Parts: sequence; C-alpha cells; structure tokens
Amino acid sequence: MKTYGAGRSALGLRFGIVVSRFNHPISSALLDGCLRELETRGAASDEIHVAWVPGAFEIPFAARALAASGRYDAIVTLGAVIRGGTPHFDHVCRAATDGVREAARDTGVPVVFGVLTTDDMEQALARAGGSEGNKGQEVALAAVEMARLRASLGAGPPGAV
Ligand code: INI
Repeated sequence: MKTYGAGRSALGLRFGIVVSRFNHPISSALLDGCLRELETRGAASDEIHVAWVPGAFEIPFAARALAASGRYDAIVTLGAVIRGGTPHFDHVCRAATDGVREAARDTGVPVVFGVLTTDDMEQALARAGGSEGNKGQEVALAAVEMARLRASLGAGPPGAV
C-alpha cells in the first residue's frame, strides 16, 4: 500500500497569506497565530508574503492572484465576518468561501480557509487566541500539510517533498 505523505515541516516552503483588514483586532490576532505556527515549523520569514485586503469579500481576488503566480506552495486566507442584522453577512461569507475554493480548484495550489464566520464578536475573540484557540495557527498547519501532500502527489515543485 502506498500512502501519500503529509509532512508537518515548513522548512523550504513558501507561503502567501491574504488577510482582511475588516475587524482588524481579530484578523491581526489570526495573522500573529499563523506566522508563529509557520515559523515554528521552519518556514523562513522572507518566504512568507502577506497581502492585506479591505474585507473578506476581497480575499478571493488576492488569493487567486498569489496562487496563480506560481511563487507559493500554499496560500492561507484569514479574516473575520461577524453577523449583523442584515443578509450582508451571508453574501460576504458565500463570496469568501466560494471564491477561496475556486482559487484552489482553478490554480491547483492549496488555499486554506481561516476566515471566521461568527454570530458575534465574543465568538470571534474566542477563536483568535481566546478560549477556543487561534484559527490562524490551525490553518497554518493545514497549509503546511497541504503543501507537502501536493508535492508528494506530484502536483507541486519536486523539491518541496
Ligand atoms: N467584511 C469582513 O471581512 N467582515 C465583516 O464582518 C464585514 N461586514 O460585516 O460587513 C465585511 N464587509 C466588507 C466586505 O468584505 C467588503 O470589503 C466590502 O463590501 C467592499 O467590497
């Protein structure tokens, strides 16, 4: 039986991170968690490039551009959409989730989803370094695993296994 590997070392890997400025205290905490995890796993800080966008609606545009550039082994997306009293929440969430999925599908580069979609600020704070951990840190590990898996499946740069 052959098992495709999903190593957890980020040594030698290149990452693009897209982070939205809306709800900045949350998104910057997610970014801190993500950077900490990537660097703990061996990624070099100059191999991590960050693109800020205004809101979660704009995340897919930048994620696709970074993925299509061919410069990255995986893309991380980070942000926070917090439910208000209108259907706006649903539209922004759908645009972000669909767009991120399509960016990965259309480019063949893993794009992981670290955009919080919560009912209120309390839930968001809990997931940005509070009682529920840090989603940015979790998705950083998913990005490392997916970059390694992509390479071991033969779908990524040969040096990245
Ligand atoms: N963008 C977010 O990232 N989070 C939100 O909670 C949010 N709310 O609530 O409106 C939000 N809206 C802005 C949107 O993502 C776009 O930046 C804007 O519509 C311009 O295209």
